[in-house]
Amino acid sequence: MRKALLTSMAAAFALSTAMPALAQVEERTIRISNGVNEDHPVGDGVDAFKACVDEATDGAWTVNAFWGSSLGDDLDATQQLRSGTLEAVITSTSPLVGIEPALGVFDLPFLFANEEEADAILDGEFGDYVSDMMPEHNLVNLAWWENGFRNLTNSVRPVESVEDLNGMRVRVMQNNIFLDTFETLGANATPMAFGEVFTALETGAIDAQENPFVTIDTSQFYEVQDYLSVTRHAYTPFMFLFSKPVWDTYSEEEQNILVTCAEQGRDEQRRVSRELSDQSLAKLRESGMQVNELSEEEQERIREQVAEVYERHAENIGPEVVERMQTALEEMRNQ
Ligand code: TK8
Repeated sequence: MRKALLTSMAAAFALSTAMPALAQVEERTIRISNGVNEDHPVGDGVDAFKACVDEATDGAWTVNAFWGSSLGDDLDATQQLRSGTLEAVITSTSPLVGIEPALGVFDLPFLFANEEEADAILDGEFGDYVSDMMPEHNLVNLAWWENGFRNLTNSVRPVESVEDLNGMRVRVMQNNIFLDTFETLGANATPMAFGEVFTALETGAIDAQENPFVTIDTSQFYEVQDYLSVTRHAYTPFMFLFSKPVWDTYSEEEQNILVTCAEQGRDEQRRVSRELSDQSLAKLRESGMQVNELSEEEQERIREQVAEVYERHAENIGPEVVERMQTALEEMRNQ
């Protein structure tokens, strides 16, 4: 019996290797949920992903992207992936800390100094270490894309010192570390899904929000915000998450196509994100936003004040996760 099984497996294997390369590729439809709008650099990344998939599958796969939280916000969409009712989402890590607390490590304020550090950590061992935690939650991280360094906008006053934040109603992502960071700085922080932010700013339910320049631009926050303060207080990665229940129905060859193409998309997405960042900033100025940088001294005061956030959240993130991140950063910085 056993022998018969092995023989037939061997025969099947021989057959499959003898067949053309695309034998293991079926017709597939992949829906990708996004909170941002199509003109965000994620749109360029998705185009590159599509082109790659199209070539690799000889047109057998259909990729449909949905924008502006039309399939649900980051967290909703991610839950749909976990139950296998949606294939993919490109989401910030921050709203997912309730699913995997280790993701909170990226929310620690002033963690990365620049994009090169973020790329090296995310595409290196540390990024793999975190990605490997996702299958347990019924998720597969295909690649790390870029949301980017976050800056504060508001409709009250230029934020030039910590004191300017006092009592300001700031929308934060659904994430305890961001909540704590802004409360520690004296703001009145309100967690909210991204899709609700524009209206909340427009109606004056909140005064402020924080996001990278390209998002402030492509989500038209400049229409309802007057001041932009270049705080770069955190770097948020995007994950290109795939549904594990769906992933399990894909052949190995198909799984490889997903990862390879998500990485090609990542390269294009990051390139455009960086290219567009300055253009977005210029556009925000042109649209009438008043932009200010923070003095070295104020930056230092803010850093000092939020240092305690690290202490308070290390336990929940996982001490070994925080330590691994810090070691990886130190090693990189000492090189
Ligand atoms: C878009 C979000 C957004 C994030 C936020 O889906 O919620 O502020 O920065 O860009 O992931």
